Amino acid sequence: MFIGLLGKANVGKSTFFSAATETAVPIGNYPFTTIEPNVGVTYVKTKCACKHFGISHQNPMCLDGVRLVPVKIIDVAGLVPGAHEGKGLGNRFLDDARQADVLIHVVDIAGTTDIQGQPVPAGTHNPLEDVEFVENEFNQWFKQILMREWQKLLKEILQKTATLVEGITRRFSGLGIKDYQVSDMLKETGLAAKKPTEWSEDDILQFVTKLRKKTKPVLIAANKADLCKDLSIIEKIKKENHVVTCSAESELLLRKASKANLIKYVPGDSSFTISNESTINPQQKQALDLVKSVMAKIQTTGVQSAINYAVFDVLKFITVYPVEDETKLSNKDGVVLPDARLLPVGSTAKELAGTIHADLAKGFLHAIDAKTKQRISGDHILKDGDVIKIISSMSRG
Ligand SMILES: Nc1nc2c(ncn2[C@@H]2O[C@H](COP(=O)(O)OP(=O)(O)OP(=O)(O)O)[C@@H](O)[C@H]2O)c(=O)[nH]1
Ligand SMILES: [Mg+2]
Repeated sequence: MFIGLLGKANVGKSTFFSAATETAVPIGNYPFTTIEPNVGVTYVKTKCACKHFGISHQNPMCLDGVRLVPVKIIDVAGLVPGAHEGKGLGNRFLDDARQADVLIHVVDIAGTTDIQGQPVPAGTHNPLEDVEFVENEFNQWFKQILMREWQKLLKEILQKTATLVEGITRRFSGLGIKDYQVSDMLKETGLAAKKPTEWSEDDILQFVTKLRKKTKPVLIAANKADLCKDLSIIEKIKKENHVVTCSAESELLLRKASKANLIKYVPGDSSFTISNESTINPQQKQALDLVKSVMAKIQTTGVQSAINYAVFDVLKFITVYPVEDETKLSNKDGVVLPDARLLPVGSTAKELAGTIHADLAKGFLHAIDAKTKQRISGDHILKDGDVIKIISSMSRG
């Protein structure tokens, strides 16, 4: 499970990353602050299975029944129009995000940066242009991957050393794209029936655009909402995209203040409380008051919602809890609900075993659903919140 941050230069990707991972990275109000990618860990928030059983347990990942599940996140350099032709830093760095399962496209919704990412007065740039060009650059990146090997691919098909599906899948294997996805898309676009030698450049673009949308879904984080004078623009973007309203800078401030014990704040909440009024200086009070007014405008800062939305709504992942003792809901050491795993919807009990250890899946005999105490088979489809014990003839490791 891997989230990639994508977007124009200077829109707040690194601010979002820094807030989400609570790590300090360079942030600056000019384009191309980030060149080398930042990789870190953030958390999705979900209801812990302990709630179902009505138990309480000591686990730093469970806060009063709210479970935190780690997710890898990567922040890369920004894009400008023509990146695929080498403008700005080019689009090679998209390679850094190639393994992402889902992308959060950070947009400067307040229009405080021009198309090149240079600061401009709020509201003077139309963010819809950014949504469009970034999507186009993303598609062009896919197109180039296929185009640069197209003649070679045609030769392989001619010499029967590869089928069209095999040839395309190989070019996209670095992006984690599977042969069934390529095959489905060839059928969906009708291109399965057209000889590859007769594909036009437009056919290739149409094919990769659809393949990209399917395999690298995008959620838009409408960032800098605190500076946005007219949030109705978000409704326009919502017509064709998943969108979460966001103020990464507010979230960053809240996380820092919370770490310094100045406030009590749970990421994703719509409010915070000041721990001790007498310990904060007037400057800190002013900054916190500003964040309070932002929250009154957009409810939550949107950073946690965007991460949750990307994983649970866009990707439709579920959370499953593997245990070694289904009566105590624990591992061998007695730790209750020690592990939570994010799996694609439709995952089976055997696939869960495979995520723990290949040997557990190899020797898979059956599993036990700790909620119903029933025995389930390897092809049993898991549900969100399931607590599962795997019985295998081979132990892990
Ligand atoms: N008001 C406001 N400013 C923000 C917000 N998020 C980021 N910024 C500011 O926007 C500027 C750019 O932030 P970065 O996080 O460096 O942007 P980036 O997209 O990583 O930029 P590059 O790495 O250069 O592509 C900084 O001055 C941030 O403080 C926000 O939600 N609200
Ligand atoms: Mg950056």
